[in-house]
Amino acid sequence: MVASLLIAAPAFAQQPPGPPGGEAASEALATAAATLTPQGGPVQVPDATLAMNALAAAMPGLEAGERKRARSLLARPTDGAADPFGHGYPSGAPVAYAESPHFCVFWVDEPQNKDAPNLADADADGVPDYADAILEIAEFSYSVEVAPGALGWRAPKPDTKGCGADPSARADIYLKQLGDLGLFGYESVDPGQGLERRKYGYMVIDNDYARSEYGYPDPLEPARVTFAHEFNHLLQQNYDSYQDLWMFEATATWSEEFVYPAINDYVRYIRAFASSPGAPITDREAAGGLKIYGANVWNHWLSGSGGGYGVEAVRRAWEVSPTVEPPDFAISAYERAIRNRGGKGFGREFVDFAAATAEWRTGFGGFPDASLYPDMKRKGALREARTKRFRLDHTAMRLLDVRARGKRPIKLTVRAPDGTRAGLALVGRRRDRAGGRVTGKREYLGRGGKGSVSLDSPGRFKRITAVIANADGRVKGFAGTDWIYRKDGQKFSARLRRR
Ligand SMILES: [Ca+2]
Ligand SMILES: [Ca+2]
Ligand SMILES: [Ca+2]
Ligand SMILES: [Ca+2]
Repeated sequence: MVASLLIAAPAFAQQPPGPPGGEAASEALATAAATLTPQGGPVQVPDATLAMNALAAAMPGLEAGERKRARSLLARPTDGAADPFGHGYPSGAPVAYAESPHFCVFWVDEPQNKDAPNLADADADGVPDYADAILEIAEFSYSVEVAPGALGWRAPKPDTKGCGADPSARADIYLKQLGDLGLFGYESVDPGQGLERRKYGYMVIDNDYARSEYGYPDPLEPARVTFAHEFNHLLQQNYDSYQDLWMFEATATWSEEFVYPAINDYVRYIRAFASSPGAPITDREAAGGLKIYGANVWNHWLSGSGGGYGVEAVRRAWEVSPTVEPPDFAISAYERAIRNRGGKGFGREFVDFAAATAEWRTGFGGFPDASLYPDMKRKGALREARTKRFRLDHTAMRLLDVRARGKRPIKLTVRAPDGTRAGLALVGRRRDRAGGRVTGKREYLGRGGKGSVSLDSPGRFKRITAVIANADGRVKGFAGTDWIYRKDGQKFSARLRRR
């Protein structure tokens, strides 16, 4: 039974990389198939990369018939006969391509075809202007994400298909009608690469980002950020295709800001993060599946002036991903990356991050575009001399309102279970929301237990927030499609006193 291999023994090093089997594998297939089926209605799930990635990882666990279907879902639009389920270009339609130094873009070269872009060619270079624009976006994304000096990631793994005499020389982009699938775009690995961690793949993006489908006045805006995002996925595949899906999305969405800092499309996913502080940062279901995109703020914390580790820290987490314990586990990858760059590990950093979110709109914590962020959701208030008890899952946090009044210092005392990495903070903001000065007092409890922080003259603040975090991301195994975290449902208590 393949499935039983998935309940990983404590000896993680012996665990084969990622592939789920049995039911989990069949589920990955069903999800990917549904994702590539027309839904109608507005665009909801931003990309299909998650589903495609889960499917590629599940391939070895599928039965023969299922595997055939999976292969067709993972096939490129130009693979034709290999794709009997109709996710490719329409059979018999003429397909053309154009190339740039690092990319090749394919399109259906037939005006009335639903997958065709607008074929207008104003500069008469023989390439539709939309395809010209996509190649320009692609090269620009490459110059930021791969070329040294900016993000400096490893180039995509050379593939086996595409255009020209040496198809492996360029990464491939397929223009296709995606608006009716409810998708902006996706990146997929090619099937047939076995258990290899480092994989090659391709990208599919919409044929026009028509306003009627996506709602953007300038269709090249979604094209730009979607490409920057999907290209980052392609780069991720050349580090570790078995990495956790939340880290795939939290990183790709983070990368958008470096390629196109003025577009700020990523900010709309921060609402999903801000509305769900009580859900783990790793939770693929939270906020309708959008929290993991909003978790780009975690990477911005690390790479920005808050964490202070630079953009290299995020790349480093991907670099070390295959060699951490357990392998391919996001929080271990971050743990190692933070330590490599002189920090004290994930838990401590997560507590500082949690505290910073309480007043991020002021610029506290160094998040980019912070004045555009929604406030983090508060859940209840902490009153003097009352004890609040609640549970927190791993990498979840709770923000509580505290009354800002009086001169005598207030003291927050938090008790976490012994052995659970946790932290607490009191964060006070003076003056207005956008520019007010912030004072934060934090304590990290590396072994759980009791801790306390105080704030002087609470009356000088406009708002005070108590932040309590379960910063413990350790796991005890893997089942189905996700890790089993050790410290879920942990009991916390918080008490406020005036001294
Ligand atoms: Ca042209
Ligand atoms: Ca290629
Ligand atoms: Ca379209
Ligand atoms: Ca920006």
